[in-house]
Amino acid sequence: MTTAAEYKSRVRQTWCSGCGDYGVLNALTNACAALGVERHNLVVVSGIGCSSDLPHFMSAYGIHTLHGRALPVAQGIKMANKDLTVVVTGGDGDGYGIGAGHFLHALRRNLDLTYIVMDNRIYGLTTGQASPTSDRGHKTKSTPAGNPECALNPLALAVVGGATFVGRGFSGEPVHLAEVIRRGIAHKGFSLVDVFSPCVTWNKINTYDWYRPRVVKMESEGHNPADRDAAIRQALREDKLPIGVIYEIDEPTFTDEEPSLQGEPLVKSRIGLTDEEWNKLIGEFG
Ligand SMILES: Cc1ncc(C[n+]2csc(CCOP(=O)(O)OP(=O)(O)O)c2C)c(N)n1
Ligand code: SF4
Ligand SMILES: [Mg+2]
Repeated sequence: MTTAAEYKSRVRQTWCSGCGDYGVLNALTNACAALGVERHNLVVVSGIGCSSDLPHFMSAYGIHTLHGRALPVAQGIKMANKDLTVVVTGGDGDGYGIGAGHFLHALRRNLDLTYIVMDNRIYGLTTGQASPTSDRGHKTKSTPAGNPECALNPLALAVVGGATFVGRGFSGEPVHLAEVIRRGIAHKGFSLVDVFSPCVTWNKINTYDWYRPRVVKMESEGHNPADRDAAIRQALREDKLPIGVIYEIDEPTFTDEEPSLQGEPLVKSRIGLTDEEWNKLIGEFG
């Protein structure tokens, strides 16, 4: 059995002291340990941003891709080898800004991936510009007079966009967050786990203390995640910020439906070649 600590690499973690992303790394490793995911079957894929450094800190396969492009790479990995557990990690700018087009189509494609977005409502790595989840009026480096745009609502977008699992956690609630991530990974299909993960350096508004009185756990509200209308109502709430599993339904995944993905994983398929032809082909990549 692999312990949570063993899912961490020896690479020095470079996030600022107090960054919410530490809580996400801890929660993810705890969730992997609870599920018994084998490290040689785990791939963590990210884009670019402070949050996207996460795969370096995991002892598993990992790819640090381009800004906004983690989902296409992760989808390719899953299609090539459907036996792998694929976790995608990144930030609000990465996933809901430059990567928003990929996000929308990943929702409706329903490949079995878990997408963890460390949402700090700011561009952290590039030192504090407004992101798609920054509130209207938020003064940042790029919006000194206050953000003129309204914030994108990732949960509502995910539910109406076709996600089969939509959850949210908070780095300040690590045990609860690990359980939401565990359920997201266990879910068969596309899972969004949006995480309130404060940037302690560049976002002085949406701090741990700002979130604490605002978050409300879905378990304490008697929320039924199978009820789509109730999920949309929760996602659109303005009085509180829901955390927990907002929505979960059972639908066939892309892998279940796509004829070319039936049978053994594509990486193990010999596509009709003889042993000799196969070895020659593989040798070209040696
Ligand atoms: C194509 C491209 N455009 C812009 C950038 C610059 N850039 C790097 S990270 C980033 C935003 C990071 O914000 P977010 O995704 O929210 O991650 P965080 O650092 O907040 O965790 C930007 C704009 C880039 N690397 N590549
Ligand atoms: S700049 Fe913000 S998001 Fe980046 S490591 Fe520091 S606290 Fe975390
Ligand atoms: Mg961010």
